[in-house]
Parts: sequence; C-alpha cells; structure tokens
Amino acid sequence: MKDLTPAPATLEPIETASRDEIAALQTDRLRWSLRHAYDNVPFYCQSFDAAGVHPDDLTGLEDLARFPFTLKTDLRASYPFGMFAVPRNQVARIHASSGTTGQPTVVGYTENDLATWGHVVARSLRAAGLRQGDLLHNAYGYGLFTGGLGIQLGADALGLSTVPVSGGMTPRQVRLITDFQPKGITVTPSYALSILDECAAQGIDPRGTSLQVGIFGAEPWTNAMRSEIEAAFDMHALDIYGLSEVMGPGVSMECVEAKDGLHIWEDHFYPEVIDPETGIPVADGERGELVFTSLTKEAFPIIRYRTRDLTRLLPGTARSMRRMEKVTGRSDDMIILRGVNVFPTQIEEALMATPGLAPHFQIELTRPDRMDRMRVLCEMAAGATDTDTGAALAAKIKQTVGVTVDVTVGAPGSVARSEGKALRILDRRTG
Ligand code: DLL
Repeated sequence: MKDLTPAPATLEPIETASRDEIAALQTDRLRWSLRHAYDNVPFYCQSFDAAGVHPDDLTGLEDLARFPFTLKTDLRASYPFGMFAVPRNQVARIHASSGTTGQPTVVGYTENDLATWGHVVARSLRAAGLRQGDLLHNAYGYGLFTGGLGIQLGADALGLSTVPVSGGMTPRQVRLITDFQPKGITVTPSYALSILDECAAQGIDPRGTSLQVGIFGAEPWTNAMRSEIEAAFDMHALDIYGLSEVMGPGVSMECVEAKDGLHIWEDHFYPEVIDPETGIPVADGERGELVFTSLTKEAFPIIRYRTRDLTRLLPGTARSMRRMEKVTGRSDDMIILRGVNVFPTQIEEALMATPGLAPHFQIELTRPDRMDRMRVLCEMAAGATDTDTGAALAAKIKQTVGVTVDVTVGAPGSVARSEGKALRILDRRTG
C-alpha cells in the first residue's frame, strides 16, 4: 500500500483526556443541552413533561436514561422548522434528507453550529492523515445532503485545498483525479466502485493514481469491501459516520494509525446503545441500536435520537474517546426471510468471498405464493470466465447467513450503479 506517513499531528487535549475529564465535560454540556431543548422546543417540553422528567433531574450521565427518546416520526411531525431552538433568522444553514421515503427531515445550524461541525470534520480528516495544504477530491453530493458541504466545512477548517466535484459525471471524476493529483478522496464506498469501473474503462490503473487515503461513509460497508477498495486503489480506506439529525459527517471517524473502529467525538455527541426491543441501555461491548444526544448544538438540539443503526460501543484506543464498531446495518434494512434476519452487509461479505464476481449487488424481494423470496442481483467480474459463480454465491450465503436465495449473475455493468448512497434493496413484494 502507498505509504501514508503523515506529518505527526498534535492531537487536541480532549482527544487524549482522561475518561473522568471527558465525563465531567459531558455532564456539564448535557445539562445545558437538555435545558436548552426543554426551554426552546415545544416538542421537548411536552415529551419531558409527559415522561415526568425535568432537565434539573440530571445529576450524572446515567440519569439521561430517564429521558424520552426522539424518533424520526417526531422530526417529521415538526416539519419544517418545529424542532428549531433558535429564531429562524439565527439559522445560518438548512439541510434536509431527500424525502424519498416520506416527509423530508429538516435540520438547521447556527453560525456556531457550523463552526463546531467544521471542527469535528477537520478532526476527522486529520485522523485520516490529511494535513494543511493537502489536496482533497470531495465526491460526496453537495446540496441538501450533508455529505458534500459538511466535508467542505472541515476541509476549510483544516486548511486543505478542496476540489468540490460532488457526485456524478464519473468520467470527469477520473479525469480530475488524474490531472489534479489529490492525496485524499471523500466518497461513498459504492460510488468509489463506480469510479473504479470508470478507471478501467479509461485504461487507467487506479493503483497508479496519487490517492493515498479514501474516507468512506454515508452507507454501510464491510471490512471485506475495505480490503477490496484498498487493494484496487493501493490506498488506505477509512470509515466516517454521521447523520443529518445529529450533525452530518464527522460524528465519528476511524484513525489511519489504528483502523479499529470509529472514535465518537464524545465532546459534542453523547452515545448510548440500547436494546431496540426494550429501549433499555446495554453495557459497552454489547450490540444494539445507537442513540445520540447532542451536547453543544444550538439550532437543532437532539435528545436521545434513535438512529436505527446497529453497532456496539468499545473503549478508546488511539484516542480516549470511545469507539463504535463498523455499523452492520440499519434496523429498517433488516430483511426477515422465513424467520432469519438478513442484512445487506452479510450479502456483501459473501459476495466478496466469491471469486469471479464484481463487488456490485442489489437484493430483490418478491412474494410469490405469499412466501418471501430473495434474489441477489450481481455480475461477473470483468474478464472472469467461471460460469458457476451464482451457485457458489448461493452456497456461501446458505452457509454463512443460513438462508436459501436465488442469484442472478449478469454481464459486467448490469447492476445499477450508485452516484451516492447505493440502493441495496428492491422491494417488489405485494400481497
Ligand atoms: O449520510 C452523513 C454522512 C455523509 C456520513 C458523508 C458520512 C459521510 P444522512 O443522509 O442523514 O447523513 O444518513 C445517515 O446513513 O443513520 C446510517 O444509517 C448511514 N451511515 C452514515 N455513515 C455511515 C457509515 C449522512 N460510515 C445514515 N457506515 C445513518 C454505515 C452509515 N452507515
């Protein structure tokens, strides 16, 4: 792999603080955030009152579990600006989810919030080994999606030279990477695969490009995919996580020196993992649904937001702040096939372990005769000749996931490509 030995970075004091120092800061900030939400957002005032809790009840971090959760439906019901805790004219920026699955979720930021966001994204980019003056190719979408503009804020704060290329126009992506010689790329893992295809189409060896590090997020991806991307580009591939409701990219980030999970920037975002059935917090190390509370956000404080992302909390390593394991999937993406829970990431792992197949896939669900069936749509790797790869993949899925699926192996290029977040599940079930 290309050598990425960044100039040593001076970590911020909070990145190496003791757990007691972190907890003390979090307690102070949490008290402020609960009070701010309660005093300024009618939704929080009503939900705290209905649960019989008051911001003054919080004396320690463990008391947070007494406060009610906030759900995506609560945010939708407050469309568009009902969750804002400051007058609209103090909101410097508005982002929103695409709204393809319902009412869009609208989030807002004050000038201070934008500065905080820039700060945590700069910290994330620095953890990836980028330094002032480095060139960054930012292929996350610019617009209402938080990816492009969120990374831009952090890149500006760190002093990078940024190419704000956004998603799409893949031939141009390859051309700009070749011509401008960026050190880093920020992009969804699925779009990185499209860029790889385009390199092949243009006869360009991705291993020969200037890229030393890729910062991938906005959708689940596996360590098997990491190995695939690292080998294909000969660069480091790191995971960045975030969500609009909590901030955007930069809620947590892997560091290049350890690559062992994502450090949560706990000075601004307080994590819990709960049992999704009971809502009760589980101990660190146990798997469950990730819940976040913002500690410093002004325009859009968020209290105990149920992300639906499944992971577990782990102790700090290269930073004192706790890590979250790579997200295995969202509870809403979980397919229950004849009683077995299946996540697209499990299919991805099986696919990566089957030689002769390209890393692109979609999952089609149908319900003939009132029985759910799953078909994996994938394609032959360019130049592959083996014709039994479909059977091999089905067998691998049966063996590792425990379900029987159909597999269609198409020609190279037959699976729909992503320019941002991949659409993994095509739900064609009726009845
Ligand atoms: O996807 C923010 C982002 C942009 C993160 C760029 C990283 C890079 P939303 O569009 O609100 O925000 O989608 C948030 O995407 O709840 C997860 O389900 C998923 N997600 C984000 N990052 C990761 C990741 C952005 N690294 C939703 N691994 C989240 C797995 C991720 N899933």
